[in-house]
Amino acid sequence: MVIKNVQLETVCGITSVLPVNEKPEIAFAGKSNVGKSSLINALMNRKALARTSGTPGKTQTINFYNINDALYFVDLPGYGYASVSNSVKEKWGKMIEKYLKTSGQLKIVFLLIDIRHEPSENDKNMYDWIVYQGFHPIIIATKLDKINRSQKDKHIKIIRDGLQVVPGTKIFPFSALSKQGRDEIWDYIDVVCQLTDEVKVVEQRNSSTETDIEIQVGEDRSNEPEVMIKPE
Ligand SMILES: Nc1nc2c(ncn2[C@@H]2O[C@H](COP(=O)(O)OP(=O)(O)O)[C@@H](O)[C@H]2O)c(=O)[nH]1
Ligand SMILES: [Mg+2]
Repeated sequence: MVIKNVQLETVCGITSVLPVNEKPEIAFAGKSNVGKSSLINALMNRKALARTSGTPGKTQTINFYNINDALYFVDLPGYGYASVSNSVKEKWGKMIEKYLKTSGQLKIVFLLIDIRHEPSENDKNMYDWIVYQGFHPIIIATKLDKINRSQKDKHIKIIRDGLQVVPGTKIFPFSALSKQGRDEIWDYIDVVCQLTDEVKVVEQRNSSTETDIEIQVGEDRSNEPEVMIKPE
């Protein structure tokens, strides 16, 4: 993808109305400080459009970045802030849930995990919860430059086993320093956005066709779990 034009188009707070976009959306979730802003900047070829910091920020928002008027990156609030009250966490859980349920354009949910560490309880809860919402999260293992190259496969396996990912789930190792993994992630985004267009055409012809590529949200939500994100 040649990045011609990117802009932060919409910033949503807890009470905001979520935008109804007509282009594909790619969402990014992960613990605060995992490297989400750095990844988004690297994918957009921008140094600092998405804010990066060594200390987790206080402002929690859902940010929609318009890429070339062709798709959106959706930066979801990071979890794992020990200092945030439970009621705030609950509100944010509801906000993310509302987004996952109502976006008609969400094609990929990337969940970011620091390649150095075994997934935390919060990471596992987030993974399971995204699956419950009807998505198969794709994992991006961040900060690849911080481990020895020979340790990469071992760490990827620890993440795969720790999250008990859906079999066949892709895990992309990535470094914001070396940009390793960037092209692979873009290739995946390109392929999925095109595939989904084809799937949509098939669905219009035969509305009962089920597909395992996308995001079928069930109707019965009576047993729905609450988002449980605990302080770390
Ligand atoms: N070495 C290294 N540091 C990274 C990488 N990605 C992010 N960081 C650092 O980790 C910290 C948090 O990154 P940030 O992108 O703000 O994380 P966010 O809170 O998930 O958005 C910052 O100090 C970044 O410079 C990476 O791939 N390699
Ligand atoms: Mg950030």
